Amino acid sequence: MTTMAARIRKEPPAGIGRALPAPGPDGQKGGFMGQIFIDGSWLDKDNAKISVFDHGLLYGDGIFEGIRAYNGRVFRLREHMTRLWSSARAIELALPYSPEEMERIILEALQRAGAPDNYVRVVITRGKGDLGLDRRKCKKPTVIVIAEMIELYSNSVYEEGIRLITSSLRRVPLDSLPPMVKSLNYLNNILARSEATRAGAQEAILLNHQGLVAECSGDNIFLVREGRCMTPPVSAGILPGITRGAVIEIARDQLKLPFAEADCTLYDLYSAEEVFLTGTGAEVIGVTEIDGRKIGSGRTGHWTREIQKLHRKMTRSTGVPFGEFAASRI
Ligand code: PXG
Repeated sequence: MTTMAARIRKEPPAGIGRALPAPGPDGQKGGFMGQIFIDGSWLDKDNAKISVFDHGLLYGDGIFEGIRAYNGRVFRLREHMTRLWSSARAIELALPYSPEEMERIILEALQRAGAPDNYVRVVITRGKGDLGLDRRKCKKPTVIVIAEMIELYSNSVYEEGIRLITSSLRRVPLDSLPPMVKSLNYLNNILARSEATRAGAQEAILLNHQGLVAECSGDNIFLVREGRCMTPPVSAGILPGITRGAVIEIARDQLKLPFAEADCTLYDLYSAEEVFLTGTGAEVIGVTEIDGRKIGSGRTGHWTREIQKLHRKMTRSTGVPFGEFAASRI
């Protein structure tokens, strides 16, 4: 344990009102060591369990968010909460906490985890029901918050870029489960990603049912063509990425790059000078090959590098502080 982490853990973090259970022995229900929140209890990894009757497990009935913290600050926390509440409304899931309470739980999970750079997964399921589809049997949503680092791309990937393939699977259409909902149904994305893996590529492009570019299995996609930066609009059937939003601000407002949210075809991608992906996990990552074709120079492009730099600066210097990290480091 680092000195910093030890300091953070010495005192119990500030309570979050009714969500915080009474203190108990370390690592057990009600203890202070756990960094995993389940329905009001703080648990460690070994004890963090939910029911096999939970409809999140049985049917993928639920929603989630993936959030990053850098230098003791949570990046775009309010935007993540806004998207979470939009997803909840879209699937008629009444969340048992307010956005402010949810934010406090997230900050506490990060404080408990004790690392200034971290990842938070928020999962809200329909809750415990029976083996049938009827959601009326699920009386109370299950709320899970996990603070734990995810595996990230290696540094060399940011220099060298990644390879993509176009998946044979289409993005779920807007008139089915709206792709704007960050739901627990990721099988379409997972199957697309495994096509990429089989082909020796790192990510898969999903087209929509019109044959237009939607997004990748876990990232949004951008291109720079004839000096113009473009990304598919939300109406193409994509997740409105938080990183996508930040990168649009960087390209349009900071770099003054001509920018448009516009329908993109594979032709646009193949003939682009630069293609890059955005996501909370991937951040901003250059694409150097699509379907075996070289993109641009075959290296991470000029504008992609500029956007990477400014995104790095933005993520490391803004956000909601937690613990003592932000005060001591910035
Ligand atoms: N599209 C989809 C389908 C996603 O799942 C993004 C775009 C980017 O959104 P943000 O808000 O992160 O900029 C995502 C992100 C992973 C992983 O391990 C990625 C996501 C979720 C879980 C894991 O790469 N989603």
